[in-house]
Amino acid sequence: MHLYSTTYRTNIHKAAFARTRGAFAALTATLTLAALTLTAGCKPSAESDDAGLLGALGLAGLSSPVPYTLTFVPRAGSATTVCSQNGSPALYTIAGSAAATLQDLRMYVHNVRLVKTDGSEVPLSLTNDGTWQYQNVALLDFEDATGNCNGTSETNTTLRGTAPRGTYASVRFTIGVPESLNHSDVSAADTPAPLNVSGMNWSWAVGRKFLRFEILNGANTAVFHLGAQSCTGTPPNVTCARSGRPEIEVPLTSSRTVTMDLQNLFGHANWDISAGSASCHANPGSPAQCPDIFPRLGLDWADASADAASQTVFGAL
Ligand SMILES: [Ca+2]
Repeated sequence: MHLYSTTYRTNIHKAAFARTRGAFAALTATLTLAALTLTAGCKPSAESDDAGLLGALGLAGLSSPVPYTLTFVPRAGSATTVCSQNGSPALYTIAGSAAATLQDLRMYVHNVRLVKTDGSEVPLSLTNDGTWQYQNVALLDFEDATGNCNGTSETNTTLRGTAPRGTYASVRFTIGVPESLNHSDVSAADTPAPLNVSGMNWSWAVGRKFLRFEILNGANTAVFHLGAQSCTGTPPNVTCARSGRPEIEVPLTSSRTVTMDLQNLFGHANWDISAGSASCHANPGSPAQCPDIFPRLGLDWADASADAASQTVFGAL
């Protein structure tokens, strides 16, 4: 009885061990599959491709878009540029030029894309907020109407939206407003923010100023207003031969911060305003200092087309 009992128990133990080993093997396979999936999910190229597998494993949430914020910082040298600074650090470092202060700095951006390490893109979908972002167009506003700035007290230095979970090598965006939204009436009651900001209205060219950057030195100003030119049609149905929309790409770091080097933007002898004002309104009929500043944003002055590789103003922090 004792022997039978021992053998019986041994058989029971063997059977239990076999079941446990089978269950363990199944569990191991499941965990291995999950681990492989999660490992693949960490690779930039796999985020959006694994939705089905993640869903089968009950991990569909990992493939859903997540909040994503990108910060912009205008700088002179290594210091952040603000309206209240009084010439130091200099907004530009042209030999012999006197100190200058910020008067205005605002810019529209759209078509924001995050770039994976394999070069493919996913959109950073901007959240409509009724103030700064509308249909994936955003107004960045770095001036707060203090010091020598003469715009509005409100500021906006970030892009806020959602993007697929993933690791991204760089960010691409287009400066300006898309043609389809650019030529509506800025002052119309039904024109949504931020397309209704009067300070960005380009009345004589029928559209928006894509970038408005102004600095002051005593009574002299350096004024750069960028926008589309050589336009035909009747608003809002207007097309422009000179796009004037820079294509920018900068590396992405963990800070998710894009810098603007304002010293570089105006860093040309023809923009020395110590003896008189200088300007560029992107007007091919009256170029003034435009040929000096367009290439710094990656724009070809000859036709106002974009070449992201050549811009030298934007970078990463
Ligand atoms: Ca403002």
